[in-house]
Amino acid sequence: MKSDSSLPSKDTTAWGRRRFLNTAALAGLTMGAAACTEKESGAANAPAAAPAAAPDAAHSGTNATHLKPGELDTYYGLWSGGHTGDMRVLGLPSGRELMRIPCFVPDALVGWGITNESKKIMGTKPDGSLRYTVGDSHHTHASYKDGNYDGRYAWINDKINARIARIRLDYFICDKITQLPNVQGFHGIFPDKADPVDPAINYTTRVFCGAEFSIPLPNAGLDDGSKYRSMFTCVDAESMEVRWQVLIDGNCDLTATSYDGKLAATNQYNIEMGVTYEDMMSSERDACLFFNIARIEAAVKAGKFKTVGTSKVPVVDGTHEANQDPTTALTAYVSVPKNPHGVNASPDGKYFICAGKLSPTATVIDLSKVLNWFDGKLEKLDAAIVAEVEIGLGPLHTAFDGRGNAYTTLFLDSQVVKWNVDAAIKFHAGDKAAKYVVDRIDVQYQPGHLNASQSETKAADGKYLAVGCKFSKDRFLPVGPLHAENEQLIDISGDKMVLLADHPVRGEPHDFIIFKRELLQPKQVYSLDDFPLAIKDPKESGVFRDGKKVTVKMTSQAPAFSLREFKLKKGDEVTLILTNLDKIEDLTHGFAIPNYNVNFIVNPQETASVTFIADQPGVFWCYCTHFCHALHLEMRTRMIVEA
Ligand code: K7E
Ligand code: CUA
Ligand code: CA
Repeated sequence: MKSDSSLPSKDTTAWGRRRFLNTAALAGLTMGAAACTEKESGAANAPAAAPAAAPDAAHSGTNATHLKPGELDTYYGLWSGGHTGDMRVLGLPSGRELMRIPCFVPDALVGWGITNESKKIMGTKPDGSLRYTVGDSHHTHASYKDGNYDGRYAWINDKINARIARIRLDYFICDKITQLPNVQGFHGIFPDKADPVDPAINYTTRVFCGAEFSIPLPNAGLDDGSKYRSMFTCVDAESMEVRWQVLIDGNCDLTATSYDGKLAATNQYNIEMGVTYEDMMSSERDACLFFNIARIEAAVKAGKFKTVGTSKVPVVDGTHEANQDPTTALTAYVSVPKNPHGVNASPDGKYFICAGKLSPTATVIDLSKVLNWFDGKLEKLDAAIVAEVEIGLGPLHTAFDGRGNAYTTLFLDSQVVKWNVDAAIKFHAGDKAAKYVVDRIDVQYQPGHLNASQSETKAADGKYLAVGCKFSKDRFLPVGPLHAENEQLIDISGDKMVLLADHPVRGEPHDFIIFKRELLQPKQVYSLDDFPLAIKDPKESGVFRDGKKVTVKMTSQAPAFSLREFKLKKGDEVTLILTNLDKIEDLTHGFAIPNYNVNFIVNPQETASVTFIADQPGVFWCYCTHFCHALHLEMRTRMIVEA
């Protein structure tokens, strides 16, 4: 247990700053529907709300964050890196950052974007240079089996270039990247949890991707925004090929999938299909758009699709007009209040919850009723809404504790609100005595995503809640104009939420998942057979010439490279292949060539290669950059380029 000193101080300047942010954010948004003044905010605005938690609220949780030296964390956390384009691996509850997995942008530690192997995954132009060197990852989710993570894969999006990357969770590396055709602003991402038709497939085989921006299809630089369209995309979890797309009205934001595999959904904040934010805010209600996966795949199979531009991907019609008859509809547009943001699946499998963003509400949609509508058994689709309750200002994302409670970030109120889903449904049905708001806690400051341990699985355990605060302000030592983000950890094991810790993180994570460490079985040494170019014996080392094309084969075993020197001629096109024959865990070597822009690592039993033109004559001491041995500094080889 932490002492009271870990709680937010009563310092009035901190409270004053929080108020200022509230007011400024409200003014900036010129909020229509949620035109609440600050006085109306928070508890006063939500009926049956509990008063805001005082900073010195009694502790009722039991979880601690402090680990003794050498003690291991009990949870893994996978964090999106934002516009650093990587995935972060954290240990929890300590909050220690363990790894950054490069995906969309080059990485200097491992040589991602330098080696031929990583460039092939990232994608290159005809001249061999990287297609993209920027990325923007927001959402990461992992593969499921039986409603829980199975430790195979995680996926992460790149919003800038509409790319989806897959992470192998045995080696913690990115092994495939796919660019989605004919979409921009690929934002929400979620794997399915089962097959909609075959009950034997109780694991992830598809990943759904929502495109936030609408564009001309095909993209011919058309000015008339009313003709722009957005699509919802399905990617095959194994092959990473795009399986199909759905043409929709409106746009996509976040994405959720049902536990039975039958439904996926995306929140829509731009049903207006506006091109300015004023246009995008003009309607009082937007939508949560549901996809009937089995019907979409049947339509694709029956050939009821078209293609767009040069893409061969089947595109089915999910627009309003084409889906008026529920019994054949591929899509269903459930209305939700103005400009929603997150949509999250409750761990009991029953509900999707839409966070209101510009509306101070959460909307609870009953999935069985959506399925009834598709079966022609529910007359009005919006009757699937079983609760729409006020929870506070600026709701963005929702997490769950497995005990029937939801936790929603309130960006404008700078709080997390804990509310009970069943009580909210009762309140919505007319029981005004139902107290659905259970607790509120101030966070520092303006939270975006949050997630609880195991939250988006059937095994939600209600222990820890992490909150990604978008502003850290005064919480850490100042380091110039750019502030760290503040990832806060909250104990949710008791009735009241208890703030446990602040963690500075480099900008700028969005979404993340937290799960038990037993669900992963990472490997710490590669297998030589995983690499077609592996040099299995130091005796195979040497310089192999084919005209101007030269292959240099080398191995590393601490503290030496198998070649003590190698000779090249100026103008040679050189491919250097390095296999690390050391088998010991943690024995990684590096390989750097001065003035040649080459530096990469090889982990135990790993093979990597680089290709470059030997355009500078001279002697170049190639050296090991990764500390490996008492003779690490002596671990070198001479590259001699003859003029
Ligand atoms: Cu809310 Cu891109 Cu998930 Cu960020 S999105 S916070
Ligand atoms: Cu090998 Cu340092
Ligand atoms: Ca809107």
